[in-house]
Amino acid sequence: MSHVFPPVSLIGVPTDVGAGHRGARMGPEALRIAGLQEALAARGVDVVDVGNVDGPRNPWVGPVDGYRHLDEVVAWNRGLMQATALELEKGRLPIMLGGDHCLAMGSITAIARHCRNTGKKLRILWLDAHSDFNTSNVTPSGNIHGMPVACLCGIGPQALTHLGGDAPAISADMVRQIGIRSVDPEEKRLIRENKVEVYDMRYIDEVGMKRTMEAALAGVDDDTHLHVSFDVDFLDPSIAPGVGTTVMGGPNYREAQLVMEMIADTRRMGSLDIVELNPVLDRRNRTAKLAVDLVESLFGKSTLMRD
Ligand code: HAR
Ligand code: MN
Ligand code: MN
Ligand code: MN
Repeated sequence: MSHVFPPVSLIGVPTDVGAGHRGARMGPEALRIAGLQEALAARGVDVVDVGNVDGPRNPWVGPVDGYRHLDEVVAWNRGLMQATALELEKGRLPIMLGGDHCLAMGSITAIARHCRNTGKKLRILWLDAHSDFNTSNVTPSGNIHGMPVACLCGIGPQALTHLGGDAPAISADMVRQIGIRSVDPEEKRLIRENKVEVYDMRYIDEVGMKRTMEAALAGVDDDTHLHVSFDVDFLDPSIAPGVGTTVMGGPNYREAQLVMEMIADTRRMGSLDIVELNPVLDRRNRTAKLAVDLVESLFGKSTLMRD
């Protein structure tokens, strides 16, 4: 008998105000058209699509004081934080359909508070080519999607570090980063200073994905809420071209499936971000379809006979 998953709510977050390319605002529709809701329903999951969070348009102007579109990023994240909290309070598992990765500040701020209120331990798996630990002083771009982990850990502008009232929303020891292969020089220093646990591609090459995931999931138990922040640029660009910031040398199809299957095996996933999908850069929606395929594995669909 396969595991019964909690009821799921899909929350669209159609924005690219945090990114350096426009188009991720179309990600939620691409995921819907790729059949995300139908695929989960076919697995027996109770899934509703609550529609899109609303927010300001993308002004498409340059950075001010090291931040591009800060007011707009704050507004989108306030809206998403509320929408996420509402679904968690109903006992549902929210899936954020991004949208660029700045949205993880809103989702994770709400999730961290939910964990404090319910006495759960939070573990965040950050699947990404990038560490997203920049600050306004060291960012090469001003793009806030390169900063959400730092902001969540209390390093960043007050408006983002205090989204939920208190700062920091999380501590760095809750985070495990997997698939990392592009970190800016000063960002690297910050990652070390804050002791973020990073399983970069060199580590994965040397020890393999199975042992990497065992390490990243070590200590997860019945009292853990597992949040998966899945930046689609985690995947090798040869299988996932539809993202704004491709970096060569990412996990291949089977490695990515194994990641998702091992997360499913824990039965502790309580929330999920799917971010950075950019349909403008995709080919025939293949990256969106791949994302749906991988999410099915997060919900227990195994290619092997293990159900
Ligand atoms: N590190 C670079 C910067 O901060 C690129 C960040 C790209 N970010 C994402 N999210 N796609 O992971 O500008
Ligand atoms: Mn809960
Ligand atoms: Mn990212
Ligand atoms: Mn990335």
